[in-house]
Amino acid sequence: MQSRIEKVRKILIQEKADALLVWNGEGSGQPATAWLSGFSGTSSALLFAREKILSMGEFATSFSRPPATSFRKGGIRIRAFLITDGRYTAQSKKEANGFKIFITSRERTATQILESLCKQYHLHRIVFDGSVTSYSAIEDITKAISAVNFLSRKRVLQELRMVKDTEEIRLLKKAGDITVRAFMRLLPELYSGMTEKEIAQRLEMLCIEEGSEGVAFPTIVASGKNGAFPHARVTDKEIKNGELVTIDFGVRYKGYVSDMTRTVGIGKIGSRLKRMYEAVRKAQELGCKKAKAGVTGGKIDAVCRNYLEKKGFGKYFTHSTGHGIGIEVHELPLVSFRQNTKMPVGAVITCEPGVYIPNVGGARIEDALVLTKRGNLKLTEGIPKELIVL
Ligand SMILES: [Mn+2]
Repeated sequence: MQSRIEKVRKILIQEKADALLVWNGEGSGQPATAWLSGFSGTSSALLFAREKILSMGEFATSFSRPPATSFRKGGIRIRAFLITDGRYTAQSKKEANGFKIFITSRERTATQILESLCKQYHLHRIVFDGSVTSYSAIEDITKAISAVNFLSRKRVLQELRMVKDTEEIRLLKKAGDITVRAFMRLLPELYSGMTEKEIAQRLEMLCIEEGSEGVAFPTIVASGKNGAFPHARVTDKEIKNGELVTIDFGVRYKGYVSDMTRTVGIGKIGSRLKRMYEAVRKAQELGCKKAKAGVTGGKIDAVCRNYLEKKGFGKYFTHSTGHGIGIEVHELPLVSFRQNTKMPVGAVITCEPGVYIPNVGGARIEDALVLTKRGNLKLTEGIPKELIVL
């Protein structure tokens, strides 16, 4: 937790801000809240306030007691506060170590508590993540606390999480291993006549047997013409001989997720579909080879896109090549067209080019990779890439 607070400290210095506010409500802000504090409740506010450390002399004459909730380094002390409601009194104490906890009541709303903290700690400039906190939440807060300047720093909370530490990578690898094991067990069970829904259900069951704590996102099983929709919903359609089946799924493991896609063939596959699959396979291989720290997301995207264009499938590759993953399925960095920031060591990205031909079908292959100085480490390893035909 200390290293995470350290990242917050850097943001405050960089933004010349007095505090960082993480608003968690209505399904938004929870992942960042859990990552920064350990608190898993669905409604809260975190405030990380910057405070100059007093010298011992100043301290002796000040009336405040030494704070229990502080993280100090480099002359700047960060005080961490968590505001939540009565449902979470015991849970917040247990989970959010090092945070001073406030419980809201009818007499004292979260906004009022926030206001008094702003006054007490002389907070005038507070940063929040505009891509996470809703406009209406900020509107309410700014109306009530007019003396404070609230500034949106888009994606700041995801930036904090972009570089994964060793423990995070260990958990992501575990999630990846579960994914691979479940998929390998599924393969021999697939047969022509099974429906997409049946496949998804069975796969999710196998994931749970292998250690998954739940799906990371709704499982995609898209067969035949349905494969032309990159984010197809599972249907009651039966898989048939001669079809490609795209399976995109992920598990949750101790707060971290996996995301993997494979495309397999049923029965005898025609030459056009085979060519399409082979182009995707090669594009994905080239993308994975290119992926390492110091390379931009745009570069990896270009490698995959250029190859598919060369093979005549360019216009059928209709999404970006990949995205970061971690505690959420879509995190930074983005692996897409025009992303020209160099990716750091420890970023975890997916590489997932695909081809989708309307009324024909589609293919996608996806692996998650941890970027290193020299290359990358695959989180989903051990499944042959040549077209598996069942
Ligand atoms: Mn993905």
